[in-house]
Amino acid sequence: MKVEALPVTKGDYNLADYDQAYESFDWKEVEKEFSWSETGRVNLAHEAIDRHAETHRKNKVALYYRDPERNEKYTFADMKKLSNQAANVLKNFGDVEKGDRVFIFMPRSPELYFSILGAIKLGAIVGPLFEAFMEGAVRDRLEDSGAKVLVTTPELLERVPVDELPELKHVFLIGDGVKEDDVHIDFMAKFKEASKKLSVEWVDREDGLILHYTSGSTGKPKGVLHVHNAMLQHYQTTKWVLDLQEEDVYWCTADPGWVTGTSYGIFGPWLAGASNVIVGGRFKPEHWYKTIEDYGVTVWYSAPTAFRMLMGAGDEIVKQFDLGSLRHILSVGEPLNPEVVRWGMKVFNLRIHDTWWMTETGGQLICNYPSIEVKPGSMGKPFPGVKAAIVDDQGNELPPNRMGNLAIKKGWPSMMRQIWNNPQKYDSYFMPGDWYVSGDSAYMDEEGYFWFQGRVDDVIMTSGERVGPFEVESKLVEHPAVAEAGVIGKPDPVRGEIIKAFIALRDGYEISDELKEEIRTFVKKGLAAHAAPREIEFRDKLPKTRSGKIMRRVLKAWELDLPTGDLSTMED
Ligand code: 6R9
Repeated sequence: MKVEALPVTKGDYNLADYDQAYESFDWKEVEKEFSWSETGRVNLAHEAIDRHAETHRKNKVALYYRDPERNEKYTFADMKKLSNQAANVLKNFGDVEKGDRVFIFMPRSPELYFSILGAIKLGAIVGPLFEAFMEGAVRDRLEDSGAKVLVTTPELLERVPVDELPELKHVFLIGDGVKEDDVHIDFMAKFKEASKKLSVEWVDREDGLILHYTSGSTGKPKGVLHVHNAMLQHYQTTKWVLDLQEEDVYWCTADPGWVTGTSYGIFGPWLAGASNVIVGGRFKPEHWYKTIEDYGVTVWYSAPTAFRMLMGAGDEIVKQFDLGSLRHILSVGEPLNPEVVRWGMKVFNLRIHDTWWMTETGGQLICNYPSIEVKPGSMGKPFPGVKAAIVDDQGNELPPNRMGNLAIKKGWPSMMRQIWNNPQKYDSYFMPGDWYVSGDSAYMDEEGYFWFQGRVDDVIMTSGERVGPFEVESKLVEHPAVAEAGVIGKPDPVRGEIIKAFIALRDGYEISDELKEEIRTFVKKGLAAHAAPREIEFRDKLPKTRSGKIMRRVLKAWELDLPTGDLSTMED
């Protein structure tokens, strides 16, 4: 795909010279930022909150929170006390100790964040769950992790099969009308009385911090364990990729049930001492733009699916808001279509910076930095201190422009340390040569930019040609009638596979054979004849995860009448 690179806009960026940093960077330098380099022990929550409460940032706003009912702000000094209180509640009434799994299952609220930080201060391992999970999904995760404590709300309690979870000892409820017994505890009643003082549990850098469950294509979801050491990555990427500076107001739209909502919704921004905006409630374009206007958001981290929805809502409503505060926009979770980048230039006059990483990698690995050229459609270049390559199935590095496995050399600080209860699964991520294999296929161009092609199992082989579904999907969404597209390979006796596209149309477009033909021709002309979908099926909606990923395996299962596998992370 030929693209025009977008030049750098002038600015005082934290990372001024990428090439030089890539040459000389050493993670050891980052360790010096934290108090643990002297003591040997550490606690991420202390570094993220308490440390700032002792400095000039004491009265700086750490958290701006709002949802349809609440509108609040808390300084770093407030956050220190409130997370101490939460820790004391968990310790005194839930017997929480170092290493215990504490799960949090509730909609976004300030208390959710106090609880996560409080649990971490005790050295517990936090397991955040999407509030939309139903009983089966909740049970799988609490069971597998052996969770001892759960923090939830009275409304969500009916989805927690407490009697079937022998290891679950205490359930804290945040909300009205809590009936207490041996297991159930009224969190807020205890919280109000709790001491604001706490001695933080100092832990080893390799001790557990957070357990994020992610779904594979088969089997039960797997628990990805991260450790306190990950903060090196959270901190440095926040500096250089998010480019957070002292005056910034930062907004990450992700829920903490997704790794983006913890690594960059909690850890990164607060480790860097930034003002962090957190918004609850449902997505609505007007509310989103209003959030940027009201808080004067300067740095904004979101996902392609959200940008596509904003794009679909039209450019007129953008003009009703003053978005002049924005200076840096980033994206993660799915390939960022060049069309969306062009839309961003048009309506915000800013580049949207794609970042690539995974739950398993704990932090950003391949990114577009404010001080490098952006090639729309590319994920960017490896973070300093990170070695990325395209390798074949034996672990041999491939030359530029060859599609293969996107792999990372082991040794970056935020790499997962375990798949909970499943060492075989953990081992299956690695290849000879110390490569962590992502499961994504990609290629690297001559200038070292990486281009995403699809999940390895999504790559299509049609008449002997390898086609990455993302390229086809990106072309499809350039067509004015197409809101979203998901592309799969459908087995074909002659061609091996043919390309089949599932398409959701934009408002105002009608399904017709002419439109199908027009879309097909559009891809043929714009991309390549062999990449044009031979079959097109229109759907009102495409199956997506809560983090916005189009679930191609579900499309494939529909098509082939196969079981769809684990659907717990699919949006409603
Ligand atoms: C952070 C996160 C990981 C998978 C990953 C890849 C896809 C993420 C992407 C991207 C293309 C990007 N993905 N970022 N694909 N371009 N910039 O998303 O974690 O939910 O575990 O998903 O998401 O396929 O392997 P997670």
